[in-house]
Amino acid sequence: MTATFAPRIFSGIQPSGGLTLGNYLGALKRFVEKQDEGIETIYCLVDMHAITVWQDPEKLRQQTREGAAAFIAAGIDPARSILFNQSQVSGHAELGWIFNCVARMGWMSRMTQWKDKAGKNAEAQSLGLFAYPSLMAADIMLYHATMVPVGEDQKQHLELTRDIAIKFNNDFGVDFFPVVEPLIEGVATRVMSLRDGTKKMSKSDPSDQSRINLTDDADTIAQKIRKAKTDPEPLPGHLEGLKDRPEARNLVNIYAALSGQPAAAVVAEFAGAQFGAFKPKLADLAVAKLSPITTEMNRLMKDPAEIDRILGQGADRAAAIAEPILERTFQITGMIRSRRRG
Ligand code: AQP
Repeated sequence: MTATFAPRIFSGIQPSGGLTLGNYLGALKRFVEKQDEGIETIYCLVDMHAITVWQDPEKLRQQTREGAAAFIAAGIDPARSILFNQSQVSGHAELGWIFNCVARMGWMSRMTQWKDKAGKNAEAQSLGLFAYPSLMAADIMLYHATMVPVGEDQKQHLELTRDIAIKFNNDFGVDFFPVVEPLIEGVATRVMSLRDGTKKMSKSDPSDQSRINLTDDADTIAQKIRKAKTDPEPLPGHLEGLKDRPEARNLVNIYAALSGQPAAAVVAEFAGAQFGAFKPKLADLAVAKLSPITTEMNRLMKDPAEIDRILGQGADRAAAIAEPILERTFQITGMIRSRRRG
């Protein structure tokens, strides 16, 4: 018999730097849409993932609070969604360890994010960076989440989450963990760097010019878009005309995602326009959409104690969902749980 699971969404963002336009369009904006559709939503600042590469402790705390402020400023309501930071719910680490014992080394070494981040220097990377996808599987399965809104770059990790859940169920002869569905939707599932249209926009890119940060002011956003790499051709009238023009396609996709239109409508509107004319329109649109978020983030950041309170309360609610799932997992795997709690 196949168990049925109530629809529940889980997703997270690493506080490994300030959030970018890529995080906003690929993740945050869609997190808000899912919350507003009335689905149960659990969102997490995944600080334990962030430390798979070195983080300055004070900056990590600041970035975690800033990330939480970005969630709230973008429209996450901590009363309707659960919002917390991962390290406050110890079940993530506990289930992560069990999944480390289910996942295979071969699976992990095929992860493209591992290969990209480790580069030619795999020997010098942390064990945590290698095991990152199994902790991510635990983040999701700890809540029996059934859907995960993410950007395109996380697709392979979600396939691995499915493999881990299926292997656990098979190994123990149970139907306990759900097979999760990735939600990779919209025109901005992969926002590219403003300096190189073949590279993902990333908060850890050494060049600040490569990304728009949610903390950038209007002048900085306009300047970054003005300087964004493009080609000398005007915009085409059809999407096929963007083939082999990654930078042009990226700016069109960003415009489409920010304005809520299909990319085809954007090229139809700007057919024949030079980038000199298109970029100021894009900058105006980006400022109009992002500056209310930045202003609200700045307001929220003035009261870090209130942010910590929200994260703590979210962690309590998350732990209450996780606890029975974790207990049952320990039972299934044969661990004795006789300690008195509380
Ligand atoms: N450029 C992007 N386009 C669309 N979606 C993106 N996401 C990240 N970058 C883009 C989505 O944001 C969510 C959170 O990602 P993350 O911060 O946990 O990790 P990441 O994907 O590794 O993001 P970064 O910015 O590149 O972080 P660093 O530099 O620290 O590795 C995910 O849903 C992701 O798909």
